[in-house]
Amino acid sequence: MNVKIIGGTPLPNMPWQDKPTDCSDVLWRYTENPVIRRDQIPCSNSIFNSAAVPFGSGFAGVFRVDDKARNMQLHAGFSDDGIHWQIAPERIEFVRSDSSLQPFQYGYDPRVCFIEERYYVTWCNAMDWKPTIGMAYTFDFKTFYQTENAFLPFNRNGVLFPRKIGGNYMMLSRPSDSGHTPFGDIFLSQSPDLIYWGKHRHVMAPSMSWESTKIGAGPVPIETDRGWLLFYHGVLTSCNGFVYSFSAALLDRDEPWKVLKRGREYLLSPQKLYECVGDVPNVVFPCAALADADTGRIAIYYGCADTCTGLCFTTADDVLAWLDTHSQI
Ligand code: BMA
Repeated sequence: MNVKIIGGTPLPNMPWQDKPTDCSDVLWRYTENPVIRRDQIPCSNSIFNSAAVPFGSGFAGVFRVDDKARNMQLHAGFSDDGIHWQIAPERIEFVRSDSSLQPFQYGYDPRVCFIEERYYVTWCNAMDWKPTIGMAYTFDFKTFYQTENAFLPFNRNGVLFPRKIGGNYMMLSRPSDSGHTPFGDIFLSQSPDLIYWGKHRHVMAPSMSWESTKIGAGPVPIETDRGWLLFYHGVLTSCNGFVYSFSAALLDRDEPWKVLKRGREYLLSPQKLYECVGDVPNVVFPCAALADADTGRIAIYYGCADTCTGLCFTTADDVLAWLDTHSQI
């Protein structure tokens, strides 16, 4: 392994399959995809765009479950191997210590970030039915304490960094509108306390054709000795609607609004049947990544066609080597 993963832990039991010998891509899919079915729990219409993290001797997660009334809900879940999940049949009931906090109206696209002994959840939360970035923390994935929304509407894809950088916590986000948002850049905001956010910086705008409509941060960035490895989704508008793919970028370790490398092509685009057919066709949408500090193996959880959840694999060495030869900033 050339690239070193910083601050991570060894994850010998994380999901993994070796790259197929006939695969020339940087990312390869789990052969048993999807790992989470749309009807895995009684109330679910679909389970996708979800977050998993190492927890205890296994894994825990926060799952986007659209129920059969088509409400967008968040459910907690646990797994021994990161592949077979026990997802709670009931949605998360957030504890609100301050009754003036906005009540939960809906939740989607969660990310989970471990910072200083707590698992922070960020998700797209409604304030008076207007989307912005909701926040909560948990110690055990049983009780979740909701805190202040990070930003005013309209915003989506809030993704925390796992530690303070230059004295502040940092979050990527994508200011948006109230609908299906035909635009969107990734910005970075800073906070001394995970409550008040400011010192906003622009990170990147859509650039290449595959991401020409909008982009948004995906999983929590992975710290490496070369910078923060960020997987991010990009959207192309075709004559048949949006197509969601994803790629990778490398952000400066100390000033992560600075983009060091950025893939000029997608790494994964909707090509398998379960990515092309579903409630929203042609969507691959990554929300979480596991990284093994010992081997550099990376497993990415991604939503497929807004319906089910898939896994794909790569290594830190493979992605960085690809960025070295396929970058266009
Ligand atoms: C975005 C979000 C995602 C979804 C994507 C494609 O705006 O709502 O949850 O996967 O659209 O429908």
